[in-house]
Amino acid sequence: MTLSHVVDAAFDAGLDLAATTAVGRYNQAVDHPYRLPGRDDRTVLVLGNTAAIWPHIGLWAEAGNDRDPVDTYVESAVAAASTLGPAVIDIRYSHEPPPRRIAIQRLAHIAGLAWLSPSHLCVHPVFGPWIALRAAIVLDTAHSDPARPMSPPCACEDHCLPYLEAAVTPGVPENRAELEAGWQRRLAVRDACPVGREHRYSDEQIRYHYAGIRPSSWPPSDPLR
Ligand code: B12
Repeated sequence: MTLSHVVDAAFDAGLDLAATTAVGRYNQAVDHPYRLPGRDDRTVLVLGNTAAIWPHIGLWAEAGNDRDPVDTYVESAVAAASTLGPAVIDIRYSHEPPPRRIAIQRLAHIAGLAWLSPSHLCVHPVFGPWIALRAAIVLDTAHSDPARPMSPPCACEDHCLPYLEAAVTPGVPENRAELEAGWQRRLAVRDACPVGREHRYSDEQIRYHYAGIRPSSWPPSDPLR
């Protein structure tokens, strides 16, 4: 059982982005509350996804996993994949709140998975900003590869930064129209990036992630559960 078994299983489950670094390299870059457990030389595997995860989420939701289907699907797929490799020290999901929260964008940047841009979006050299970062698995195996610093795949000041300003300037939305305009402005930041435009999420996936609008093929969420 090796790291590549974990990566392959995650890939098959739609978590198609993976990279590793040493725990110490990440821990040096973040404040104490965001640090990972494990010795500095242990391996941390960061997993993410492109639009490839969406069909898996659809099947999961349609099978009756109606509450937070993205988060519960990711937890299930990552937990299953993690059993196929070296002993696990910890698994942290990007959706976990403090005190278990990690700065997963910085982790992805340090591991060489994607570049953390000034617009607060990680940009992958192929998929651009059309990626999500889902989990970090700390494994009890040594990491000896050299650091892989990322170089910027785009120039944000010419593209996304003006849109970021437009997205963050308005205050808290006070009605439905402002709410709708708010998510369209946040989407405009991502759409402004010239990298990976052909890998943009489907409209259905975008509506779910930005506005919480569930696809019509999913069963309605049960508010009592
Ligand atoms: C909290 C959070 C938010 C908050 C940010 C509030 C704040 N400034 O703290 C809100 C709700 C605004 C938000 C919005 C969005 N987010 Co967000 N968010 C997170 C989350 C859960 C934690 C961030 C954090 O506290 N990190 C810990 C700190 C110590 O690390 P840090 O490097 O200093 O983190 C900073 C940045 O992450 C930044 N940040 C994160 N999102 C945003 C959004 C805006 C507008 C700004 C100005 C800053 C910002 O704020 C953090 C603290 O300063 C991360 C997942 C994670 N675990 O990191 C996702 C995450 C960063 N978000 C993500 C996304 C996609 C978004 C949205 C596009 C999606 C949406 N549904 O609207 C928007 C807009 C982002 C944009 N740049 O345009 C993705 C980014 C993927 C990528 N390609 O990089 C992540 C990684 C989640 C995921 N599953 O992939 N987010």
